Amino acid sequence: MEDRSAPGALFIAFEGVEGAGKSTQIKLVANELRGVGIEPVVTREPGGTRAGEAIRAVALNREIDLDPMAELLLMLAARSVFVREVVRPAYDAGRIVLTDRYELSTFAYQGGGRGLSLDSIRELNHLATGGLRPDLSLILDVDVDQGRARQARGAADRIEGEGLDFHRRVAQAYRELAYSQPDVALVDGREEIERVFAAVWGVLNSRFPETFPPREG
Ligand code: Z5A
Repeated sequence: MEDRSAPGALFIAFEGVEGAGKSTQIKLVANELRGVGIEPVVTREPGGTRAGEAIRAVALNREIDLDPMAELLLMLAARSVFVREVVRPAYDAGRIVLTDRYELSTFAYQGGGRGLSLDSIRELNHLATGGLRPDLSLILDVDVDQGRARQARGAADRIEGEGLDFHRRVAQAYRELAYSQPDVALVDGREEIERVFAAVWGVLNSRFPETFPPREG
C-alpha cells in the first residue's frame, strides 16, 4: 500500500519511554494547531479503537502472563485495527494525525526490551500496517529514572513493572532508531515542559513549515 495521501495529510508519532512527556506534548501541539484553525486527530497506541482498547487491557494486565511473541502479536493486532479504522481514513481525508506511540514503540519494547529480532518485527509490522509509516516519529529522550519519577504513583502495569535494565534497553533502542532513519527526530525531553514544546515545535516547523508555522513571541 502506498503511503502518500490527500494534500495536507500528516501522520506524526510521539515516542519515548514512560513519562517522557508524549501525552503532554501532543496536547500542546494539538492546542497550537487549533490556534491556526486545524483540528488534528489525537489518538494513542495500543488503543484508539474499541478492539485496540480491549487488546491494551490484556497486553498491559499484570495478572496475565505473555511470552514476548504473544505480546508482539497483540500489539500488532491492535495496530492493524488502528490503521484501518483511525489512521488510514483520517490520512486519506487530509487530516493531521498525532499518535501517542506507533511502530517505534514495537522496535524499542519488543525488539530492544524483549530481544525479538528487528527483521521479524519489521516484516510483521509491515503486514499489520499495510506499509503505512509516519511522516515523522518524534522521540522524546529522557533518562529512564527521570521518566519514572514523573509518573503518578499508581500500580505499574505489566510492562511498566519490568526492571530497570529492561527500560534502559528500551531507551537505548530508541536512541539507536533515531540515528538510523531520516524520518525520526530525537528531542531532549529532560527540560521543563515549555522548553521541550519549543524544541518539538521547532522540529515540526523545520520539517513541515506550511502546517506548523513559526510561533509568535
Ligand atoms: N507498548 C509496547 O510495548 N509496544 C508497542 O508496540 C506499543 C506500546 C504501541 C503503553 O503505555 C505501554 O505499551 C508502554 C509501551 C507499551 N509501556 N510502558 N512502559 P502508554 O503509552 O499508555 O503509557 P506510558 O508511555 O508508559 O506513560 P505515559 O504516562 O503515557 O507517558 P507520557 O505520555 O510520555 O508522559 P506524560 O503523561 O505526558 O507525562 C507524565 C507526567 O510527567 C505528567 O504528570 C506530566 O505533567 C509530567 N511531565 C511531562 N513532561 C514533563 C517535563 N518536561 N518536565 C516535568 N514533568 C513533565
